[in-house]
Amino acid sequence: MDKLVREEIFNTAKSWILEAGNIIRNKINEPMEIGSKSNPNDLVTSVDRSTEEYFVNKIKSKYPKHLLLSEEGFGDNIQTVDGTIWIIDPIDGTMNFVQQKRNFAISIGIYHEGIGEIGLIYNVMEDILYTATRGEGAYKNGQKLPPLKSGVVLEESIVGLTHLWLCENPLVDERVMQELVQTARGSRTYGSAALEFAYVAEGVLEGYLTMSLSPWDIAAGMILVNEVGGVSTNLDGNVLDILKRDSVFTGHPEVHKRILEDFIKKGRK
Ligand code: 2AM
Ligand code: CA
Ligand code: CA
Ligand code: CA
Repeated sequence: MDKLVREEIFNTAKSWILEAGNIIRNKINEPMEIGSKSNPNDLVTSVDRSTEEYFVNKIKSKYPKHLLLSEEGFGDNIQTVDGTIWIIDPIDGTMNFVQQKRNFAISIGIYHEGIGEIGLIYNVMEDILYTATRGEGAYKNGQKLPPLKSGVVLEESIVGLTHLWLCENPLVDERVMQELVQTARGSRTYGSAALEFAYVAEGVLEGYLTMSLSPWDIAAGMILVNEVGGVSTNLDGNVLDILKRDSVFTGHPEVHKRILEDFIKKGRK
């Protein structure tokens, strides 16, 4: 993607994500419709839908040739990575949004011919915007994030994962996962994949492991993490396909390697 074109798209996307966040903040205490999708705890609200529609309308009028892949179904039916695709999660962390009114984000990853060019993750209630453009680094509210330090060990790391990893699960023996959280310095569950990716990029989490995520959960985050020297794979250490749902493991390169080799591989079902 041409640099000037990318810069224009970045500035536009940035103004839209800030505006969409402002709209959400202004109606955070108003009543909203809450429903569920795949199970009673998989929530969706009228705000998830209206935020997604906001982006669809903006993108289709300003960039009619661009495509959109988004969670709530207002986007395009995408089968290939051809062209420019906006991969959007209008609210990442809907359960937090509904029950905590905080700890959620808007996530936008912009891919051109399959390559991640622009990533934006907006922590709406804290008004913190993480951004990245390919090859130009990652930023938090305009301040450049330093590359991840080398020489980091698991024993001094904080790992993001849900407690369900410690219960019997289809992917990894729970005893191995228990050993992992006992070996790490600490573990955290934030409930927003996009924010957890941003925390890995910021260097405040050394890893984030999840059983199954969709393109919109990871599209922006992968670009951010990549820009500071972090890595993102599936649980088997394979490259992620940006159009597919998969297990996801992002983190500091050294800690990622250690967790894969000494833990996941041993307990993988
Ligand atoms: P969401 O809030 O946009 O649905 C919760 O731990 C994290 O996992 C959130 O980022 C959430 O995104 C994501 N997630 C992905 N698939 C999910 C599902 N089926 N149910 C609940 N959360 C899901
Ligand atoms: Ca959802
Ligand atoms: Ca999500
Ligand atoms: Ca969502």
